[in-house]
Amino acid sequence: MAPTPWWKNASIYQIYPASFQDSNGDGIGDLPGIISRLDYIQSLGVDAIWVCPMYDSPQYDMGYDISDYEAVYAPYGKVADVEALIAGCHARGLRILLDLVINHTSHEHAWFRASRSSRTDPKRDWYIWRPPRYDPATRQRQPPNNWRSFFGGSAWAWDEPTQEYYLHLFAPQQPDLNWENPATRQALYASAMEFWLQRGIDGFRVDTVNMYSKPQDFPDAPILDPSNPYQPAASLFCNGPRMPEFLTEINQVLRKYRPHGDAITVGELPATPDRSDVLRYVSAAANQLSMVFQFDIVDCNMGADLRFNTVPHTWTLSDLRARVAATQTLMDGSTDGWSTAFLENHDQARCVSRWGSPGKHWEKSAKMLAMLVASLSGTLFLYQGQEIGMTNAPNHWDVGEYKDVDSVNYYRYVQESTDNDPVAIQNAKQALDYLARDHARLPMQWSAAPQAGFTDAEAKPWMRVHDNFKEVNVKGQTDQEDSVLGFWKALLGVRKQFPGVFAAGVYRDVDPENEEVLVFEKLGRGEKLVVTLNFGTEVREVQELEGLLKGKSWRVLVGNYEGDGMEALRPYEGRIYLVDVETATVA
Ligand code: TEU
Ligand code: CA
Repeated sequence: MAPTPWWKNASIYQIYPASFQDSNGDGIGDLPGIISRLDYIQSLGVDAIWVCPMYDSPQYDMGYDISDYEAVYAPYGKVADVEALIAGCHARGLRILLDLVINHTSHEHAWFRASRSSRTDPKRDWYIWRPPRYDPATRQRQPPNNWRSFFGGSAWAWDEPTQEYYLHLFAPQQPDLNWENPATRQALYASAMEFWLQRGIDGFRVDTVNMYSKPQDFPDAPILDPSNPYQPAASLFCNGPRMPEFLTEINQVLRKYRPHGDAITVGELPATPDRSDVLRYVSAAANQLSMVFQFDIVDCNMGADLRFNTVPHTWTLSDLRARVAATQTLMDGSTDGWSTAFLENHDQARCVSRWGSPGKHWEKSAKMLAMLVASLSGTLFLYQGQEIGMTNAPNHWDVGEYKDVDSVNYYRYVQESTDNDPVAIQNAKQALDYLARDHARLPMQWSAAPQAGFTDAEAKPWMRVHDNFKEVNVKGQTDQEDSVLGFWKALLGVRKQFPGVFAAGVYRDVDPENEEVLVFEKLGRGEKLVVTLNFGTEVREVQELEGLLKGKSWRVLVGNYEGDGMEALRPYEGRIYLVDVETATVA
């Protein structure tokens, strides 16, 4: 049997540079700040870090709008700082992934400046330009199709000097590259990938990995939202026909530097709910991506075509568990695929505020959710601050504290489209309080010192520090043994100790109808896990427990309460049992 590749049993810590650690008092996190925290990261017991975009950028979308792949955003540092970060990781036995954002560039990238300079520029075809349509009745100029941008409005922007539209699936400052042009692809690989592979990175988290191959007739999307002239179109521009070809090319670039395949790709896979579609990306035989981020779990309780079009806190446990099970089937032993386990990232609200209880039961629910994600198969991703149970920004904060382009555009859209209807505006604020991307972007809470130790006491951080930093911070939790932080370290430890059941076991949902307690098994060879998680404040008996624990012996590996391991689950109590079973349970 081939040895398990390093990344399958790995836990990977995600860093958002702007909000992690400021080293020079300008209120913006930076690379020297990250380097100064590498010992802390190592102490967690993770195997690698993923650093969100640190490239040069005008920051319309926090660095996902790159103006130069080979330069670093000046407030974060220089290329030499990234080199020092790579060396610092490797010296500690940590690997490092960078973010690969190649569906689009910034409108300030030299390629786009050239492309928009004239219709005959050699780089015109590096982006997606189309002539207008005209409304037959009014003769008004209109975008080439009805696609809606992820951040609202048309996905096409009019360029007055050259009298054409260009496509931007995200902000107008993020023009989409034309992947149909081979010269564009070669330039991208050289600049965005090879420049950094030469510096020794261990792989990429690949942004919007399924959007490069667009249908070249750019058809209108079906009208799902008649109140809006622009329609969600992800089903049309995701997972296009040439994706396999493009990903094969990307792999060839990786292999050039890492012939043994130990440099990895983690693709972000939005709008792809079908298992068979996911499998085409992550099947080992297909050789496309090492693994993907599926959206099933984090999309829970979001509006179907608009994230904020939702009623907060109306999810059910049966819905959540179905989403968990859906991602886990990728690793049910019947496929050669691999995936990831995560509850948070820089685009998501905090998990305690979504599925736990940030108030009285904060600590228990943070630990219970940690048990959930740490028990799932796939490569585990942990987002900065999740390990100390950071929560969403307080509801009483003014809407002006929301800085993200997605949040700002949505709020303005509601104001304008409802003529400032107070009820609609209140609902919009509640939706932001619940699901905005900003919640993940609040400064990391290092200590009870002013500004949570993120920046100097007198400095003004780019985002406001959470009110709860004196109760929730790294320093306090390091000193306290039974903290959320200590709990996470223990979990990462047992996950390493029993990789066969934790990272690669076969998931089985025991009671899919149960709306209070999530009970599942993870079957490995000769051993299994039984996981029981109480998602509510009532004391709950787990009827099936005795049957599930049948075997040679069992013990509670991890739990967030004291006890002998058989009692009913108390509020937000969770337990992970390790059961030694007679025979191999995997067929
Ligand atoms: O996200 C792509 C994506 O499809 C979404 O999760 C997106 O954040 C959401 O739909 C907005 O409501 C990636 C990055 O993770 C994100 O931060 C970037 O904004 C986006 O790509 C554009 O590069
Ligand atoms: Ca700084």
